[in-house]
Amino acid sequence: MAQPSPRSALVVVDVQLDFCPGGALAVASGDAVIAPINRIAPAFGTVALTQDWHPAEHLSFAANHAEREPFSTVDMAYGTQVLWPAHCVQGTAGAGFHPELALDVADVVIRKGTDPAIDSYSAFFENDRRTPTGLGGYLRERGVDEVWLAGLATDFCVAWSALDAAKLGFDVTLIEDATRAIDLDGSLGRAMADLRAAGVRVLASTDIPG
Ligand code: VGL
Ligand code: ZN
Repeated sequence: MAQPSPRSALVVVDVQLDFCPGGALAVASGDAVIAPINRIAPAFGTVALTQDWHPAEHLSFAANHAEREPFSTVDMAYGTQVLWPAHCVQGTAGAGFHPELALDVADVVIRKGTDPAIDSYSAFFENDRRTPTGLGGYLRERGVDEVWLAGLATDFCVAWSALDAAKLGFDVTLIEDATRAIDLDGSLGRAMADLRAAGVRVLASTDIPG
């Protein structure tokens, strides 16, 4: 068993309709993360949700580049960017949280990806790896020292969040069965190797008392 301490935070990444089956950037079985998240969330001192929240003209959308297909890449000022199908556009149904996600236990919602010129996978920093979302300061001020991660997608927003949390000095745990991956050209295997190299602990939600 693994018991989150009172100084723990569960960061629930992007459990939004567009990342669930039927959504604009659907992750296979993305909605399977909801039941484990709902069961374990009350065990954490703080619960933070992230919400991918893009303007329609966001430059991570393939449609906003001339003759570019979704899932190809472009070079942006801050590095290589995957071009995605338009997703999680501000105010649309697809940007909403999945209706079965238990929202009542959430202390804070962090919206990310709002600047049209830069993507934001991580809950902590935009993709320049420098511009903070404010979540790190919020957790620090509340005395949090453990960050536990769940949500979508394992190999993008969840992995980048976990790596940044480790960089910020939090003790980091990935709850593997409470995540699902996009797995683009081996991205899941690379992400898991990066997480382990960064000292992120990986366990199952069944290891956590509800
Ligand atoms: C995500 C791609 C684009 C994610 C968000 O939540 O993992 N992936 N925007
Ligand atoms: Zn996005």
